[in-house]
Amino acid sequence: MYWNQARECMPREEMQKLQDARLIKTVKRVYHNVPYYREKMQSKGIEPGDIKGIGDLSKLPFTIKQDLRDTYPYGLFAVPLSEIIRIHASSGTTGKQTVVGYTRKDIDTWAEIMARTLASAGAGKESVIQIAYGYGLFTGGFGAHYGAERIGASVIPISGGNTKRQMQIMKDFGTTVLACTPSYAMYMAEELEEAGIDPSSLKLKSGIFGAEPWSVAMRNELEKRLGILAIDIYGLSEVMGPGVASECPCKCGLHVQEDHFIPEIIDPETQEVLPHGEKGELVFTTITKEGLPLLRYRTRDISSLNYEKCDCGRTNVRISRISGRTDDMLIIRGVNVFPSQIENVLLELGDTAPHYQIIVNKVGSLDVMEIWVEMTQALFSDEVRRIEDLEKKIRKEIENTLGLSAKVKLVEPKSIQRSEGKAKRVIDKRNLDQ
Ligand code: DLL
Repeated sequence: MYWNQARECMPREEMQKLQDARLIKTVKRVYHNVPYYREKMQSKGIEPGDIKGIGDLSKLPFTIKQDLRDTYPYGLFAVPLSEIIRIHASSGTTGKQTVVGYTRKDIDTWAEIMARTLASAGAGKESVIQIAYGYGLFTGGFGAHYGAERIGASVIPISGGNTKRQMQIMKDFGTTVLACTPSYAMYMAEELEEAGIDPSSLKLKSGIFGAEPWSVAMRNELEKRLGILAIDIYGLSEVMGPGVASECPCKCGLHVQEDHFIPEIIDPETQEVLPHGEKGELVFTTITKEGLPLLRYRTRDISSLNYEKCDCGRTNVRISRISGRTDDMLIIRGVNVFPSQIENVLLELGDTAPHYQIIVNKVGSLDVMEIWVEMTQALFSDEVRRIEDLEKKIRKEIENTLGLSAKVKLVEPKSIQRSEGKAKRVIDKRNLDQ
């Protein structure tokens, strides 16, 4: 289902023209309104007149999270504060918070792209959407909320947490769409099972899951357990929030809302733009934002671009499922490892519960990775030998897949902390003692 067919299925040439015009306007806007960008452009020896279209994108400077921190809180805003009607911020666990501001038009754009996202996941006027992303400075709750209102659905703004109440409401209010992080959805699936509520007795049809990396195996598990279609949605607060890109029911990449954001893939080391199809760091230039327009924002997320037409009829470029972040990548004894690879191995084997944690430590000068996985209740009550055999089996599979040995420890059911928002899968103790 399209929300805005003209934009979602626009012929490439037309899309490019639209992007050219919008990019030119954005570059002028930041040059004239944001001293920080003016200086960056001047130091590269470029003026707005040098940018004639998206072919000139690579002439523009990159923006990184540190730039937002250096200009904290409002230094990159391109409008006076009186024009800003909403402020969100990142949780800021490391360093200063990142503050983002929206004009009325930006909020309108955000509702539009989230409406497209929800419609492509099959939601509409008849849907009852339970929004269990956090409401607050995090963009998840409000982003999904405005999109859901735009499509005319019945919105339940429950926010994250209070899982028992979530289930009660899901059942009593007839929720058809659940919006939350995949790790929270898994927690809810588990709690439903425990409460003896059969998901097929609910009205739930689809889940709009994102805000954290999750594997295909995790999607399969969620779809099976909840009996739903699970759709991957992507976004980041700096660029807008949820809705920057999202899957259609083909589940073969996430369509970027290209009339608002231009994606590029670069080599994170050399910063060179990579050819279509190659994996690298995802970069976005916003081309309609008024409050906080960003030139070539480096997301640190790893993906690739696919410009082929999708079976759903949308022509918008697709990004591949985010496999991790450059700063989430663990380097263990020289081998690059993403938590999502480990998740895939564990869930594909399927002999354990889908809850795990990765602990990395240093013993002497050697990196040691330990993977804790929860046993299912049945396994927990089984013989010790069977548990040891399974530990061996997982260890072998991890070694085959990653080319890296890891300690595997099967732990008691429910002993790994559940997440109501973004899950913390990795505890890296290597830097703590330095
Ligand atoms: O997480 C916005 C969002 C809310 C997206 C709800 C989807 C649903 P931030 O808190 O700024 O914004 O975090 C952005 O989260 O750079 C990715 O690393 C990660 N991320 C977001 N969506 C996905 C996804 C929101 N679908 C950061 N798959 C991004 C993998 C994701 N990672």
